[in-house]
Amino acid sequence: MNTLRLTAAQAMVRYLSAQMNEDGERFIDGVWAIFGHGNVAGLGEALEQAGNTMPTWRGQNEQTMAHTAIAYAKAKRRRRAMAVTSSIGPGATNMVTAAALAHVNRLPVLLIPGDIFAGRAPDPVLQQVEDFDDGTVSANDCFRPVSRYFDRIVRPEQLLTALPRALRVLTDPADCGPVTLSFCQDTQAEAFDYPESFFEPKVWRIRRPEPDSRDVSDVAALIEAAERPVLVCGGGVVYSQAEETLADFATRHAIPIIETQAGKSALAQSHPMNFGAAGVDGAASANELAEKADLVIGVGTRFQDFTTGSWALFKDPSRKLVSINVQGYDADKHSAVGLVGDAKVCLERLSATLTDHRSGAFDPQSRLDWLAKVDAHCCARSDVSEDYLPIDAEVIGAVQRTANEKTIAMCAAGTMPGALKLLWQAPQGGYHMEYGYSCMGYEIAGAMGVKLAQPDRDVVCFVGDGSYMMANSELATAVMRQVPFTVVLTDNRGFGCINRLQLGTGGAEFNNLYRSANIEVQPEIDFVAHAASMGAHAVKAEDIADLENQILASRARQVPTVIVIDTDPMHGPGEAGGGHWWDVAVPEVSARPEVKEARENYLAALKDQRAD
Ligand SMILES: Cc1ncc(C[n+]2csc(CCOP(=O)(O)OP(=O)(O)O)c2C)c(N)n1
Ligand SMILES: [Mg+2]
Repeated sequence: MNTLRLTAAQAMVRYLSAQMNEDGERFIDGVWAIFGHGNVAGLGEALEQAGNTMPTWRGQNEQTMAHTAIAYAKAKRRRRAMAVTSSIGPGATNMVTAAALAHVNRLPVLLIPGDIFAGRAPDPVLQQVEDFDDGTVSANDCFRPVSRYFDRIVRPEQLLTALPRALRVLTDPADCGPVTLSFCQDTQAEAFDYPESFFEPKVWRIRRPEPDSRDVSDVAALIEAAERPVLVCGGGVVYSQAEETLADFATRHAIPIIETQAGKSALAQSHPMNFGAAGVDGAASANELAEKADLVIGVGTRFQDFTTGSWALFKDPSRKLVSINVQGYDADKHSAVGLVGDAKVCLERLSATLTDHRSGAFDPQSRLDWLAKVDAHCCARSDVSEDYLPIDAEVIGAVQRTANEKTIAMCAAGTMPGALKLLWQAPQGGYHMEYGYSCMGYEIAGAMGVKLAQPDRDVVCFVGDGSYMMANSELATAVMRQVPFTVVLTDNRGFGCINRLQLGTGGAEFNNLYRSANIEVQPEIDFVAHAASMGAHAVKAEDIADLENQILASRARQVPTVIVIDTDPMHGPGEAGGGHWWDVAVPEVSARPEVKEARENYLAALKDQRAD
């Protein structure tokens, strides 16, 4: 057997360089890295030597570098991913939130935190968390519950099994998620005679599992028997590249489609079978269908509470649930009749069984009525006073008017995810929402990831002042790497959506907007100066018309543009209509009469919630 004598770190980089996707590209595009003593000598040396065979990029924060990597994988529809390496201790635990984000959203990312010495001689090393009664614990054990595959590399030869397992998880449609290879510092530097064959190029095909034909028959029978079926389009449709298949299925069998956050834009909003997003922040046209449906057919959806109205939305007493999902865990949720398999294949098999069956009990006009309402609601308000502040819907309207087939609206947390789900009329593939973890601070780093994945499209990143304050520093990285995108920063001086939720649950305004926070001076944060200091093109939009012009102007730049606009914190997207109840537990006892009233409303609403 021919062998190569390499350090474990060199072997890891060499192996990763040879793992390909079906398009003939490296599956791992490159490695985001912040070095410390836990990875600089071992992995750092290996990456430097690898050069362009495995590019290394320097970011500003381990969490946000990972956000960029995850957004990239999402925008690549899981066909390509990135790795992120950190030192031990704080660099590593900075990535735990990002790991959870990828875990919830079922997105591939390879995390390589350095770990303490396998040999333990220098214990406790700088930044080592010491467990008094468990010698195997390190800070990196925090990754276990938020990794789809976690491994600790304490001997160089372990890579021979660990790396193929890692690639399998990253490329498996059902198990896909974050992989953490916790890499002990001394092991990274240790040499081993690796078989040369280990480094031969390998293509990782994204498999399309076939459903069980008996399940296909059962689901087809349910569809044939249903009078008011509805299809719920989830993110799995996008990852299966089943967009056209779903559109054809819906048209052929006359079953309307409603969307989830992750499934939105699988079909353009203009598609006649797309009735809009369903749920808490759902369109009236979608929620009407959902409430009356006697058969709900999920396609690639986790049925998150925002989609199901905390399971009070799909409330027809005769309602049955079908879940088409590549992951059995999702397919069998909530007593659904599960169809386990690839979304595209499942829809094709179902369609072949249904032949020319058509359901057809829906009103095609309802989506047009809803879209007209959206247009009206997103108009810039006229006849307003001097001190008028635009609402978020007007901001969305401005972006909408500048949008074309190339536009991707992206966001993660705050008011905008709900508002965009409700109001954004996406072209196909024109919506990137991280709403599995809804992580503040994903937005700017994520925008860079989306643009790196889809350089031909125009990325508009919606970010609230709160999310911007939480994580913005990858803006500097985007400037350095010349990755342009447009940031629309809505400054409503605090956590607007949570403030409204607080009021809505009977609470007093408290600790969300700066005006009701326990501070001595009201802040006057100059976001324009802040973004400009990192090299972004930054401007303040004076009004909605100015915002529109600034968005158009931003397209010509090679660096990100940050457009700041002052907005009113008190208006939520629900004012457009649509929407549904959401389960947020209200205190059972309180001195506040408002809470008591909210509690009564809460108990009344709970009656619609289904536990089955
Ligand atoms: C990391 C993280 N912390 C806390 C939350 C809870 N949370 C959701 S939205 C929000 C406020 C967002 O404020 P901002 O970005 O200004 O958006 P706005 O609602 O004001 O438009 C908070 C605190 C979260 N989603 N993520
Ligand atoms: Mg805000």
